[in-house]
Amino acid sequence: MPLTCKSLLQTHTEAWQRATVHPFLTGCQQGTLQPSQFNTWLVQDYLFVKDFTRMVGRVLAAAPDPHLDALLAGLVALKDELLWFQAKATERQLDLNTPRQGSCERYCEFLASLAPAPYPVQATALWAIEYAYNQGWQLPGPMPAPYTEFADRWGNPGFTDYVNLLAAQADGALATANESTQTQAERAFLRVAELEAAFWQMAFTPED
Ligand code: HMH
Repeated sequence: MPLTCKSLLQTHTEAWQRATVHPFLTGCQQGTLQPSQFNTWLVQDYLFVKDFTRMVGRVLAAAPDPHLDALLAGLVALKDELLWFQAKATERQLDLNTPRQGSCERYCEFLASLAPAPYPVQATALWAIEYAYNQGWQLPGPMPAPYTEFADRWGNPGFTDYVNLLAAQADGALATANESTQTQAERAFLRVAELEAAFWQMAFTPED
């Protein structure tokens, strides 16, 4: 049986829960998060998304022809997202020229480390990274202002369709992958889960 995105979620429910359910997100939903905590996440996520965009560029370079369209759409969305992060930072008077915190740095190092990985591994990691935010921002339920637009960005139906397409592409690539590649894909999935949990936590421990 080849590995699939669904089987990864079924095998690793607890790791995935830690990646997608966090006091940061419930704090947004309940209005109890400190603005400074939110701002820490906002700046660090902008730094992450810049490197993530470069990773998606590398996934595109490794992808088979039928996968190009979805990945190009993803890159177009990221172009808009980077400008949107800049606008949000300006509104909040945040300095984007800030060093990466440890958890952001480690996540960016992981993204870079995927460069030589076989395409099925890269496709699985890309799906997991996008699905983490798609689920994380949706699970708490409707978010009040000023967080509504943040929840919508990753929770909207168009983004959900995109994530489903990424899962189908990862599954397609995994279907013919050898065992060693499947093992690498599973490790990448677990590493994404771990790095996502640490990324939320960073807002509460600014030194990390
Ligand atoms: C940490 N993971 C993190 N930031 C993001 N913006 C995404 C995933 C989704 O794109």
